[in-house]
Amino acid sequence: MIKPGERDCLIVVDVQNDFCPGGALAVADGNAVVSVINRLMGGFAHCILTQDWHPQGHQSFASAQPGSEPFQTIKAPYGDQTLWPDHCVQGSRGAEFHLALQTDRAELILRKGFRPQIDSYSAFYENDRQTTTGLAGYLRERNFSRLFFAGLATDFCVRYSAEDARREGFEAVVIEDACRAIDLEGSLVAAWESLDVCGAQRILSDAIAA
Ligand code: VGL
Ligand code: ZN
Repeated sequence: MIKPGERDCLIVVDVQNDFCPGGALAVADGNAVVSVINRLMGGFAHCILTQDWHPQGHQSFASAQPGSEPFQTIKAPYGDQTLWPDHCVQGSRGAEFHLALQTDRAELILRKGFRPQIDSYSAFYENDRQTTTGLAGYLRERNFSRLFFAGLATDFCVRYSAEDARREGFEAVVIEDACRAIDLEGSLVAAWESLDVCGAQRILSDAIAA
């Protein structure tokens, strides 16, 4: 049983309407994470939320790339970039947190993906893998050492956030049943393999004391 302490922080990734059923980039069963996460929050002294937050016409939107379709991969100046349906547009209903998600105890809400020409899956580094969001510095100043990840989607924003947490020297723990995946062309299997290689742990939510 894990009893989260003062140096542990729960990072809730992108639990927003557009990633839930009925949303623009719906993750199957995405809303199922909400009750698990609300319960988890009770066990953590510290919690932060991330929010995917794109300007209209964002470079990662297929609608912004003439002749392309959602879920296609293009070459961005910084490398391969998957194109998505328009989602999580700043100020839209789709960008809001799921209505049932408890947000009151979040100590920070980190927005990402707001630069028009760079996507950001990770809460630490944008997709060019160089532009930082400032989160590592914040977490270090708060003296956190172990980060627990939950939210959407397992194989994109949760994966890259947990991997970058390792890269920044934090312990990283992914709470599997508090996440759901997009699973695009084997991306979920690839995500768990890669998380394992970088030393992220994988647990179920019942391993955390309430
Ligand atoms: C995400 C694709 C595009 C995510 C965000 O939260 O996993 N995926 N933007
Ligand atoms: Zn996005």
